[in-house]
Amino acid sequence: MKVDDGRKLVVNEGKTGADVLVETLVNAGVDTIFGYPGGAVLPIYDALYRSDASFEHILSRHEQGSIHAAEGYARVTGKAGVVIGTSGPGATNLITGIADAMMDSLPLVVITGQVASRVIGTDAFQETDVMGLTTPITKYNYQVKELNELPRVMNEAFHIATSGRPGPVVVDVPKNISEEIQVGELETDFYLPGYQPTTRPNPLQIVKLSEALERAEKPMILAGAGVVFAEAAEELKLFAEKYDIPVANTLLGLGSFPGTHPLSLGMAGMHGSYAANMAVYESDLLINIGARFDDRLTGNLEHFAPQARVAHIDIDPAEIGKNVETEIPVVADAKMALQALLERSIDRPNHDKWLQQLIENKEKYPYWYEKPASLLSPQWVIEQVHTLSGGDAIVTTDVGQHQMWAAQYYTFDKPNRWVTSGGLGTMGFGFPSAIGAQLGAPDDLVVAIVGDGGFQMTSHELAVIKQWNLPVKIVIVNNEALGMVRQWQQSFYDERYSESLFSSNPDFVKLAESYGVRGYRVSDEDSFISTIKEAFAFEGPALIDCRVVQKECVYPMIAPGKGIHQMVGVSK
Ligand SMILES: Cc1ncc(C[n+]2csc(CCOP(=O)(O)OP(=O)(O)O)c2C)c(N)n1
Ligand SMILES: [Mg+2]
Repeated sequence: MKVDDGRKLVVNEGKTGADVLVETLVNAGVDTIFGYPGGAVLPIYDALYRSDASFEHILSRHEQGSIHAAEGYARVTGKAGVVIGTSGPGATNLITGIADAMMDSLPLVVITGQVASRVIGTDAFQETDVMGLTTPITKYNYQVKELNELPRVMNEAFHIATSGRPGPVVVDVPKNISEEIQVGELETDFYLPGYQPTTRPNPLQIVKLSEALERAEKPMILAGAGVVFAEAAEELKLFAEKYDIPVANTLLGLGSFPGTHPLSLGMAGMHGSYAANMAVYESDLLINIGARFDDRLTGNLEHFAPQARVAHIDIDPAEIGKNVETEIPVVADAKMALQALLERSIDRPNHDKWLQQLIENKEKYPYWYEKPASLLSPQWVIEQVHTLSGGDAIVTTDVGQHQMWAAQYYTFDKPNRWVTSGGLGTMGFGFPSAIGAQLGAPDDLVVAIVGDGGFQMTSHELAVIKQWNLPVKIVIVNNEALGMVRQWQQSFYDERYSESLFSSNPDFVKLAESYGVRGYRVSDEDSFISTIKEAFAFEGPALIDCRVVQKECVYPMIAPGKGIHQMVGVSK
């Protein structure tokens, strides 16, 4: 079977629809598939078994593991993550990951098996309405109606997932179509007249932005994940340096601008730095590049950037003006917009005073913590992971306090090295996403920084790192609590710790060992350092259970309902 002239798929006699599907994956350049078999995808798994394609199939131990791994893979490679799941419970187990990818704009092609076409709608065994379930949480979804359209649909799926603002695309394939024997030519070409993402900026808008910069005394940039997706980190750096504009990052935008750069203000938002948030509050020109003004970033909108003219560069026009009134919209790919801005010569007024003020804030109000009398400090743990990995690891996280500390204390200097669930805030994401990240970047050190709560949601994927001998290092920030919930109960619910303290955590070391994975437990600084060094030097997977103090809180913080300038816990 081969594609001739890129338009028709020539299928030899005896090939099934499933063979055709596998061939479309080969043609799309797929090297890794994440999945889990079942009745409705048996023909597809049979085709994978018979195929001589060179890609690997990674069998997770729960479909949620497959899809988060695909997300981690997509995040570090920029390529589409490919997932296969069966109908019914297979598909519903994928739902959280699909929603997660939608919120964080990750390109996925998710292939779900479906019951045979003739029984769709009869509550057949393992039937679920995948189209109905996934319509609000996908960039696009398809149910294949006939074999002839399968290659075209798959081509479109890859195109839609990876172009414009990336996102997940579901392709629901009824079993009869995978089983059907096809002879002859199939349509592969596609035409999507209603889908033409704008990538080139409107020159007039670039002029407006330049003019705004010429008048601004307190300009700043807010850089989001869109900069990473557009591979525009270099252009962002050139632009910020050319005009001395300070840069704050969103949670997902960390790494799009070097965290150690003198113009970096660090992260803005609920647990961002005082310097970044005050810059937003006082700025007179806020240039948002590829961020979506999420509510955890803005705090109370009434107090968000009250003095600023807002410019917003985004490839998705639906984001512009959604949460924050925008004076200068630029619908474009971030790289192209920055290139257009770099081509202009802008005569900006002197804003040294502004820069001086921000640098002072940065120096005066850094992130801070106090060491506990016993056990480890969670912030110190992250700082050490940063130091001992040379600041160059790919870091994945789960969701909770450890995630925020990782964002604060692991300073990212490069893009595509930070993998976290931002929009959906999905516990259980951290460890499986590290599996996908490691497969996408086999030569890099991948560290999964996870909470003791979140890790227990997907710890079964230990079987996968053992099976493939993936050298992922799992650092459990173990506070024997659902720490972020505990923190909110401490601060806003009079210390009523309802269901947030664990009294029966497993022995994580034994758990790792039961899968054949090395496990360590550390509770003091010296053994932490020597253990991490040993684990990082070891060529296989390892888990380190770090016993940290329980009653620690993430600071500084913008409390719910408060404005970006009303941070608490800014200093000791
Ligand atoms: C699937 C899911 N369920 C519930 C939550 C709500 N939640 C947010 S943080 C958190 C606590 C996480 O605990 P842990 O993984 O131990 O991390 P820690 O905050 O202690 O660092 C919970 C329950 C969530 N984000 N995701
Ligand atoms: Mg915890």
